[in-house]
Amino acid sequence: MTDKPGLLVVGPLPDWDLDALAQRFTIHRYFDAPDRAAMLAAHGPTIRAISTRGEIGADAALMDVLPKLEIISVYGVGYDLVDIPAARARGVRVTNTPDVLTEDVADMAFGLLLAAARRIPAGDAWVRDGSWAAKGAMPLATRVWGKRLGIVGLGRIGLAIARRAEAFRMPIAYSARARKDVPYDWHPTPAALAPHVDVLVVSAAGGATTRNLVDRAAIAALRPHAVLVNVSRGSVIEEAALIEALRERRIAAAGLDVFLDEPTIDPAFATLPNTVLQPHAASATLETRQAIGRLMRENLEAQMDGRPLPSPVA
Ligand code: 8YV
Repeated sequence: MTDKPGLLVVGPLPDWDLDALAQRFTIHRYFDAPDRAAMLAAHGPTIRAISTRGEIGADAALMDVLPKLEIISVYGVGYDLVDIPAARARGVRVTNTPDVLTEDVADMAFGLLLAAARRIPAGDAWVRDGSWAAKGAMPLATRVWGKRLGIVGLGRIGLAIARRAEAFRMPIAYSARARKDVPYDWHPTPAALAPHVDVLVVSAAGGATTRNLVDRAAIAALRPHAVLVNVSRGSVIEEAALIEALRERRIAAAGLDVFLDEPTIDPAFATLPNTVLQPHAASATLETRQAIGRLMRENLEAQMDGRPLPSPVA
């Protein structure tokens, strides 16, 4: 069939998604194209859809060279790197994949919290390298259950983190611009929340409005025993201030899944023994990535069929 609509695959996708998409679309693999400009020059006029990833997005310049573009379908919940005003101005729909990844991201937040506070990776190394036999017990770690939890960004993922925290019998507080209908303590900003918590978990959406939301003042307001976890976007935290605080032990530890520059993160992180690091993997389970891919494809197919989009954001 030669009349399949063109799809520009901007971010790499698993084969099961590419194979399924190939049934409906002519696929243009932008993510590993040797000459992207040539690909756009040759196929731009036939491309009606983009598939991209949360951490890659799509900018106005790309939209400009795709005159038939109708939809940008994001493989992920975060769409902070899609230029939404540019899409709206061009009548291009934008979709994401909410809900299907919520519980996995909350699991990773708790995994990082436990790993950082209980020093699980350090304990694993202690066993493997013979330190246990040679030196005896490891230095003591920090308790998690019962500690006061602050959540920056009480959306779907923040609420899933709160549900887990309830099982850990943690008093919960959150920061948000406005109070929400939840039985948790509210503070208007992360800086106001920080002095009241032992653990700060960041689960706010990325983008211009949350850039450096957890700023130097918020980090300075954390107590020295505090543990910080970030499963949202690196941009939400003032990263240089976080690195300084970790290095100077003004906070105890951090568990981080996301960074300002991914994947070439600030090398300082790898030198800090009080961090547990992950390669932006909070949604990276087989089950969830299959669900993300399915929803991303359903959005693309709905647009091509003229049906309502399952999960539009613009
Ligand atoms: C990524 C994420 O989408 O959903 C998001 O916003 O950050 C992740 O789940 C995932 O890495 C796929 O790109």
